Amino acid sequence: MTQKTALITGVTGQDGAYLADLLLNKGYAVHGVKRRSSSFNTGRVDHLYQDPHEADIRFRLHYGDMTDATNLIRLVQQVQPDEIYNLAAQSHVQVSFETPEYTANADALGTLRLLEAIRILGLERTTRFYQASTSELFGAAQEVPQRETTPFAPRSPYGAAKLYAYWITVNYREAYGLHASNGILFNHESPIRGETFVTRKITRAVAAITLGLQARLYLGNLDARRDWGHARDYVEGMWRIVQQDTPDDYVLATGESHTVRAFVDLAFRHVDRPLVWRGHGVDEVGLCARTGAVLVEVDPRYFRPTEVDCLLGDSSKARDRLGWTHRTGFEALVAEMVESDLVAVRSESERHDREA
Ligand code: NDP
Ligand code: GDR
Repeated sequence: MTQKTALITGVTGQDGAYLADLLLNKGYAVHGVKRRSSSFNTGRVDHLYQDPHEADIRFRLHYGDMTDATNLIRLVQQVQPDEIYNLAAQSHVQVSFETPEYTANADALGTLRLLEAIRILGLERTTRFYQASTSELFGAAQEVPQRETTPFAPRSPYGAAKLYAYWITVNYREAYGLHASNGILFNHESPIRGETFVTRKITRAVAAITLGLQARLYLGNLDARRDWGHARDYVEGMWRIVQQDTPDDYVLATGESHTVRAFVDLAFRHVDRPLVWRGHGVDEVGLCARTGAVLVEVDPRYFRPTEVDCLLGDSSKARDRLGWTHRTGFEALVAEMVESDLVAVRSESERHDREA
């Protein structure tokens, strides 16, 4: 069998790293797009790095940016990929309220630029395309659980930009016959999740508080409900979507929804630390000092102008057609993230002490 070649945008992100690993294990040649940065930004894929002087290099990184059409066209021309996974995005919902235009440029127009690159280069019949769509498309949708047929109602500049990307992917499939598919993925996390997303913020706080490096935890909306799975399972789903004879759109989710509060509870239970939730009228600070409990406080700075209250996915289509289902449940996910951060935060702190 001839070796397949994949191009991954956003390879330095959480999903990019898991997907690159998966495809390399399947024998692919993998090309990733990384952004120029003044500091190192390849930490998640450094373990995949191969000396370019060696023979049989299967993992290569290229500079690029979703806002730079000529760069994307040149990369697609050079790599001639069998499969493109478009994972690059300004992916933080709250940040999208601060940078709405940039988010639209990278997430919406960036997707269009890649699709156009395929068309301009005449690769419509040879290059398959995967778009990283999101449960944020459902936003304020009334239907629970959300599935492929649930009407979209995004609640953020990020959601609105991803809505364009979703539909332009569908349009290029219908108009030009591209093998282009959307994975509508619900939240998925891991030990390498970005540190400003709520799950990783919590698990890092558990580690820092356990090691005596942090005193309390400030969060925003504790009542938001999310359907949280493991990124490792979800990149397997992406790959399966692209392998189908017919391109289509699929929801990937666990079918379980939990509040942010429940995530906090479970994470601290893992290290046997009791919690006190600020705002119940007692002397919470004194109570924590006396009992060793951890204070969790709501900081309205983390509230969003418009919030997505409840996400719960129904991935029966993916189960029936792709044979995909999640493997890692909520408790195992939280445990893995807490354990990993206990190790990571301890080693960061030791390094800091050595360098001080
Ligand atoms: P991350 O934020 O971890 O990674 C995003 C990646 O995109 C990073 O490699 C980042 O580079 C890159 N990137 C950002 N802007 C640009 C740009 N202008 N040009 C080129 N690259 C850029 O996201 P995830 O890995 O969690 O998510 C992957 C994709 O899936 C995203 O599109 C996200 O919106 C979507 N998604 C994620 C879900 C989740 O729960 N994780 C759920 C549903 C969809 P750098 O490292 O330099 O910042
Ligand atoms: P989300 O993830 O917005 O669902 O987008 P995030 O972890 O940022 O927020 C989840 C929920 O937690 C609430 N929350 C907080 N969020 C953050 N970041 N920080 C806090 O302190 C905090 N306190 C409470 C939020 O209000 C929200 O309700 C993620 C991203 O990966 C997107 O790219 C992806 O498309 C969707 O998941 C599916």
